[in-house]
Amino acid sequence: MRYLRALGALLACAALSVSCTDARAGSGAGAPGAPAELSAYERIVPAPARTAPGGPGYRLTAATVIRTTAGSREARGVGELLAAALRPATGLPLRVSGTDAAGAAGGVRLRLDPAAGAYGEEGYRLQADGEGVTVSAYRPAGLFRGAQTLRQLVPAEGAPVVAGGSVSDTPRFAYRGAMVDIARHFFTVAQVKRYVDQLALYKVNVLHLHLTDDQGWRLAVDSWPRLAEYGGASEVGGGPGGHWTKEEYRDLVRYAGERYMEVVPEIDMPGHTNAALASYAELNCSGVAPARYTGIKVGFSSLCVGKERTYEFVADVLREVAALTPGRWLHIGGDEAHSTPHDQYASFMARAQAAVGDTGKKVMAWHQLAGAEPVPGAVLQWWGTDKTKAAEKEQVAAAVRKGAKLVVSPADRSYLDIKYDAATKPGLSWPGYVPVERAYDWDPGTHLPGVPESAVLGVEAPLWTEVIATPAELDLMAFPRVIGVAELGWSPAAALDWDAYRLRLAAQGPVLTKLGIGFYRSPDVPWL
Ligand code: NGO
Repeated sequence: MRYLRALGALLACAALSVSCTDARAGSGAGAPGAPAELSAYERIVPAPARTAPGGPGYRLTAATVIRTTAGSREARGVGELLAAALRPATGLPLRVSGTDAAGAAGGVRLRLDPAAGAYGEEGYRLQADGEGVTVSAYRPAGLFRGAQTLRQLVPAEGAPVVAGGSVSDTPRFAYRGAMVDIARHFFTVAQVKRYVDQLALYKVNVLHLHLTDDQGWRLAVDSWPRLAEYGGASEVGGGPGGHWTKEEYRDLVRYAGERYMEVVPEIDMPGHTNAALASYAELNCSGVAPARYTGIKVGFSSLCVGKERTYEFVADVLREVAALTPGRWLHIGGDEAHSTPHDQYASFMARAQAAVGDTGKKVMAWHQLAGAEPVPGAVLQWWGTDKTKAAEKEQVAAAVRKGAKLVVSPADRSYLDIKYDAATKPGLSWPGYVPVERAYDWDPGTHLPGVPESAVLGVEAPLWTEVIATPAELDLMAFPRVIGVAELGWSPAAALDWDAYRLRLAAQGPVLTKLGIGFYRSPDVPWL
């Protein structure tokens, strides 16, 4: 399989007029066999659609100015972030000036080009020679993605020379997400911002926040204040928990937005709701509030489907969350509603989806929604495994035939909370182990039978936190696997090849170390 793919990659590269070094690496005679032999362009992760190395490089100096398209606040913002990212590594001042004009050359230029429509929302072109480096894009998001490529072309060690050559790049999938569960264990906005920064380097563009679950409610809701005040003051293991104020949430959304990352907030229902049920007795069919929960079982809680008050709650919460969120989707969970009889589940999900519609947002939910009636335009998030029953897969394929779109996050591939192997300290292992190779060596476009690539919006790597409690554990479980998932989302299918990828990933070792990320040094990767 792997060899077939490598052959496919070679043929695809031969068909391009430019070199396609990433797909070739490690797959034939004369190909680099060690990460140190990779050229700067071969090291870029995710692998760009096309690279053409060659010619003299550009050395950043104390006089280098980053010039951004005159009159564009967005381009300037990208320039400021690029400078901030490069200053510590290079020790250079890297002044930013919003004075770039078409035709000018030299230094670093971040250029919005109204004629570059072919690059779409996120694509870009980068060109480096002895005079300077120019990144051009049709949209600011593309400029930001191109700036990440430029960051990767500046060596982690030694002289700050951007090797000569060019990159021309667009993503394979529009949705390249990472999720953090701040409900099982509470994480602060500052901690999640750090993750956002790490993810941005690898062109991740969606931050999915799992904000509520049995063990905690993490976002302030004005109309139901006890959710956060009482329901937020607990977490797995009996710690104090916590919640974000609306201002903190807005601040994170803004921060992610400056990195062209869309926030998808998730309010999980009708199951996974013990924190809400504990906060308000009226949400329970019995009228009695249960105790707060600090264990790690799933599937025992349910909102009271027969009570009108439940739908007032749902509408109030979704309205307030939507008002704080500029992104397109509200994720309403819908997973593991084992304590909600099926007919009740279906009627609840119908009303919850309608409530999302009332806010003007689109529905996103875990793939169990396929067993009810997804509204037109709904996005389902697949979290099954290779062992999931064929009937469940077929249910999802059927929903896709009716128009649903899919984000794929197979638990036995892309779940970052799953142990790498038996020796991994934190982590769960219910879908088996997920070594670095397994997290990378699959194709989101063909993963689910009966679901064509055209129905796949993209890919996501969720990080659940029942047993992940600290930023150090988060680093260890997410890195390096999340980088592989980011590449699956961005790079052309022809470039995906584990033998080549493990060398490129190995070359990221010093980069991760420089960024202070305590990643897992998988023995499958020949780390530099
Ligand atoms: C499942 C479950 C979560 C767990 C996670 C642990 C989904 C969608 N629901 O994934 O509640 O935290 O597994 O791996």
